[in-house]
Amino acid sequence: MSALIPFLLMSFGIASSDISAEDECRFELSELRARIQKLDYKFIMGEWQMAHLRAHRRSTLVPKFEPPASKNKTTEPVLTLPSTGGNLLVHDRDCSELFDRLRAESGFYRIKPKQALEPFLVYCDMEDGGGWTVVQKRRNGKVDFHRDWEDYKNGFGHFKLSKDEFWLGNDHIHTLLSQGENVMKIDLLDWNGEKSYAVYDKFRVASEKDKYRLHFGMYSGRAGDALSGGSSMVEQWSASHSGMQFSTRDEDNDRYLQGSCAEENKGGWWFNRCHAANLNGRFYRGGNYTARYDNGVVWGTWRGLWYSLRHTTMKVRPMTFMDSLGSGAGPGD
Ligand SMILES: [Ca+2]
Repeated sequence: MSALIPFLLMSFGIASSDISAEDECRFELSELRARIQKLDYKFIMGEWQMAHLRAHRRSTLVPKFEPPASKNKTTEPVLTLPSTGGNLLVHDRDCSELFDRLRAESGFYRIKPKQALEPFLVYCDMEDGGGWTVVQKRRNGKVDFHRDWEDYKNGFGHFKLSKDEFWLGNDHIHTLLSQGENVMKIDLLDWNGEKSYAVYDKFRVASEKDKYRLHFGMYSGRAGDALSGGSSMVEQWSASHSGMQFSTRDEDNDRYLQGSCAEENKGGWWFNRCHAANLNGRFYRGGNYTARYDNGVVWGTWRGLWYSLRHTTMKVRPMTFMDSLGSGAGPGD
């Protein structure tokens, strides 16, 4: 404001302070209008994002079941994978990507690893640091794990509730683990409510061409390194699962020449001559069991071969995944 203007205003009895207050007020109003416009825009964008996330969540949460076909030997419902049907929605390649993107809660989601032809349903464990794709679960003995090659290849069990038991399927496990280096964490619970766990880095499963041969790196944890067979050379010669092909009751790929480990131990697994761990064995209630063979749900280095565990979970996550709590793999469930 020039020096002349206050003089003229005073002549007409108008204080310059009134004018500057009005200017300030006008300026403030225009600022507020601009902020309202910005907030309006943010509000609309936020609503749009919410709608998009809701639509995506619905599309990834649709377990679908059909009764077993008559030729199927088992009585459990068989999981059928929903077809993509031209669905253009992007699927995460595993639960760690879903966790990174949406901080989604634990539950069933459809994922699509890079090599997979179709998306498939998995249980994502978003606790314990988050981002775990679960490949095996035992909880109550409701699902029979003594099955044929085809069932283990494609997966079986119930995929609906968090306590449901299943095997994700060797083809799915192979594609999931072929995307990079992965950690396998095995959570165990005994019948006294005590927990333990084992972690293996660089966990890999070959394709069906090599009978889903197992490879893994360093062990860490509290339950003992049962996958390596035990501490002595003799134990390892007999029971190390490292480098073993997968066997089922109708496909004997073990090193036990006198018989079939899968038949004796009542489940499909990477048997040697035969095992120090078999989480797919027969579900016995109460822990200690007696049988002709050590065929329970077994982690030999923790509770021994004649103790059948109450809960088991096998879950995988990329080695590059940054634990959201920064605590690394702990006891979990
Ligand atoms: Ca054999």
